[in-house]
Amino acid sequence: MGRYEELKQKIQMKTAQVGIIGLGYVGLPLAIETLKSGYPVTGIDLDARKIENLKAGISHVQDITNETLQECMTQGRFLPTTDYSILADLDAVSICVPTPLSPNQDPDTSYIIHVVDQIKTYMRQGLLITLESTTYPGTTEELIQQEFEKLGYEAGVDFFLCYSPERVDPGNRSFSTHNTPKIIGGTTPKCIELGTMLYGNLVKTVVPVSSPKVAEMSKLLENTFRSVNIAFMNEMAMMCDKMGINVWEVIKAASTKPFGFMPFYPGPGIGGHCIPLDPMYLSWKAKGFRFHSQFIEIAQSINDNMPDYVLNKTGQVLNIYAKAINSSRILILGMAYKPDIDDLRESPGLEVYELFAKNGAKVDYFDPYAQSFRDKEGRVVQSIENDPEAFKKYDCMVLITNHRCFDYQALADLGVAIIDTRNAFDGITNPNIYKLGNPVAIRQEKEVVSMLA
Ligand code: SAJ
Repeated sequence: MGRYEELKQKIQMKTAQVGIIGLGYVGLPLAIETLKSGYPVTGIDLDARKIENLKAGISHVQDITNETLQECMTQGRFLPTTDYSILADLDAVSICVPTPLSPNQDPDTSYIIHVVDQIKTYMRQGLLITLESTTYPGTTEELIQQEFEKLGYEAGVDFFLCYSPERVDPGNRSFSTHNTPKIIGGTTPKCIELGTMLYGNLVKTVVPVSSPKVAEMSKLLENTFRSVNIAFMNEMAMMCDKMGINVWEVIKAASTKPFGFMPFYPGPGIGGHCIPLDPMYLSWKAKGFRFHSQFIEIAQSINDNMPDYVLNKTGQVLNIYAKAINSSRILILGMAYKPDIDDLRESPGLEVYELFAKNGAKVDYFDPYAQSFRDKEGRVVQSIENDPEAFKKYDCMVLITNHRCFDYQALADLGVAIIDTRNAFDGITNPNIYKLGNPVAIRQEKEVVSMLA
């Protein structure tokens, strides 16, 4: 029996030994789905502490509960390990490692390269390798297929190679790894067939495409689409501010169009591990073909400028109360990059914090999810406690992340000037609320004086 037939049978019989390399917010949910579908799973991660916690039934991923993990551990079919040599016993591996940006905004594929080196060292012929990490078109071919061909392995014969972009949305209560359609592209028809067969047992819907490049590009299209549209809404917010129009009302009205429109919203900038980074992978690769994506560059410029816009808007509002940013006490409400999660990666709130501090404000933050972070000097900054009486002492509050747990009416009733960058105070008419993209209502002198009294 050839390698293809042997692996096909193991996948069909669910006796294939499946490995997940990288047990973060993508890899751990994928490992759990793989276990639930009946395969024995080896989870490989560099972080020994994570592995020890997993063995003890402690999850480090928000969307995987300790109970779910403990259930998997008791079944004895999940083996978390730091030992790559186990690859020699595996029939299939999915690579779910980070693909960050380097300091000069170029792709950092070092995590992928490290894993590929480990697989080259320990792999058994006939292995099905699926890369899931978000990356530029050509990565699977250049960093994996060509590397194994140098060793004399032929894709589709001696090993099988696919790319299947992760579509995990941390905190999303509607869409999980299981019910989010999964695109998968293989290097050869047999690769596509085996990859589709395995993933077809893990997730509800598999979407086979003709090559890894198509799959790699589809993921970057998805996220660049978001970055560009968010940037457009940020530009609309600045335009509406100049024109004295309420951009939030404009978007709400435009959203009543049942076709041909999709709402995005202005904000203080974009954060997270995907949207700020993925378009940079695409524009970097395109430049190698002497193609400069103007949309990606302009979107990045607009989105990156939003923290400065928030600084400017805050200065305008403090000015109404005859105050300046310098020496004012400013409280940032919400620091996570999006609501109801604790993830601070690339959060625009971090940049807003630095800008306020650099301009002489005494700045604090309150976020019930994200308890602390290190500022640019490396100092640990802790969230303050949820103490409305303490909030009253600030000259203004800046709502950066619209967590659902905030009591917006109670915050508005504190009477402190609030710069709302998310329209979180929608429907609340307190005069001390100032919205991003809304004209700053210069209030009558007497009214401001009464507010200050
Ligand atoms: N943002 C805006 N305005 C918007 C939407 C988002 O300012 O209209 C900001 C958010 O506040 C955040 C950043 O952009 O700071 C990114 O937000 P996001 O909603 O895109 O959330 P992410 O970064 O978690 O993106 C993930 C992506 N998932 C994957 O890459 C697998 C993305 O493809 C999903 O569409 C997105 O989740 C989602 O739908 O929530």
